[in-house]
Amino acid sequence: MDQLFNLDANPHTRLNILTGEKVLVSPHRTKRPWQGKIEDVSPDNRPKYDPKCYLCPGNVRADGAVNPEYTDCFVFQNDFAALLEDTPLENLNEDGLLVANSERGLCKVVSFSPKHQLTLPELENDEIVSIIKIWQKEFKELGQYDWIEYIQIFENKGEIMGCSNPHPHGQIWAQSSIPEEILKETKRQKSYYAVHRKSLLSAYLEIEQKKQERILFENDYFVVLVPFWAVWPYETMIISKRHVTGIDLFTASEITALADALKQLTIKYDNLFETSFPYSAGMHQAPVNDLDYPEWHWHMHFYPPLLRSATVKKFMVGYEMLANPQRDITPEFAAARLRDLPEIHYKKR
Ligand code: H2U
Ligand code: ZN
Repeated sequence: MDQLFNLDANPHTRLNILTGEKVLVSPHRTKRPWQGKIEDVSPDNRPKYDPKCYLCPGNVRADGAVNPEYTDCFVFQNDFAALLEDTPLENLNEDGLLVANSERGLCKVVSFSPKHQLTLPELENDEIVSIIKIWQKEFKELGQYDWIEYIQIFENKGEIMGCSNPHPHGQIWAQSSIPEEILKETKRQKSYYAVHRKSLLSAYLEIEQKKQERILFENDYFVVLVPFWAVWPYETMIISKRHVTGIDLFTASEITALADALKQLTIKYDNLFETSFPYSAGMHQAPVNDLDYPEWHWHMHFYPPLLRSATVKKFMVGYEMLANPQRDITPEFAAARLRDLPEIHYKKR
């Protein structure tokens, strides 16, 4: 038997350098037969305007508010916000056994475009630029509240991800404490920065650029790759080449380049299974109003659930719920597949 440890063939764990967590990779197992659940694909033939959609211009939302006849992006306070501004500040701690802390926050919904039928990959570059500028503006404005410590900008796309409406939109949740994923990533980035005086992701980008095994593409300001430690089959990250702590610091050139990266990545995703590709995606950046975070390096995560086709998704169950996330196809295989896909959206071919 070949005794050399081989990332393409032997079961192994990989370290997520941002969180300190591990993923189990089982590359020998990709031929496993599938007789499990097949998802329904939602039909992708939506009208440009849907009179029943709560995001379309001029329509009435669930709580009775009326959307303006907007022509670009449109932001509103979430009518069913998970976090509320006027929450009383109180903590509960009974012998360290029953512990609860009140959480204040603000939640917003961002409609990406008045056009009901389009999603990110089908929007024009300048329309995506407008979305990024809205994110930037919201980030700066929400950061002005002295009680807000973290601002999460994200998009939940597709019915399979529990997205409530196909109209292209994202959300922003701003809150009074730092959430778990951000605490983990802060800790890891801080300790790397303390030793190396360089951001963890700058060093990571250098090694990925040298190896060229997991990079899908790059432009002047951003690299798009499947991280070495990816858990979801086609998980990716967009990482800024410049070490900046947050979206507020992007220049006009960086905004254009980010729009380009977002469009290209989501086109590849749609092309993979020739379907409107579902995912949860969002950016991670430094907390606000608290301490200095020189170690923080802006990036975006894309977590798509699909595994094998538009209808077969990966389940995070069993061993994964009880012990550790696990994957079969390697991140290198996923990156090669995505890299080789056309740059033109399948609907336009
Ligand atoms: P998704 O991104 O997961 O689809 O969630 C959409 C949000 O839109 C959801 O948080 C809000 C819901 O509370 N919403 C409104 O604010 N007003 C409405 O009229 C319907 C939905
Ligand atoms: Zn709509």
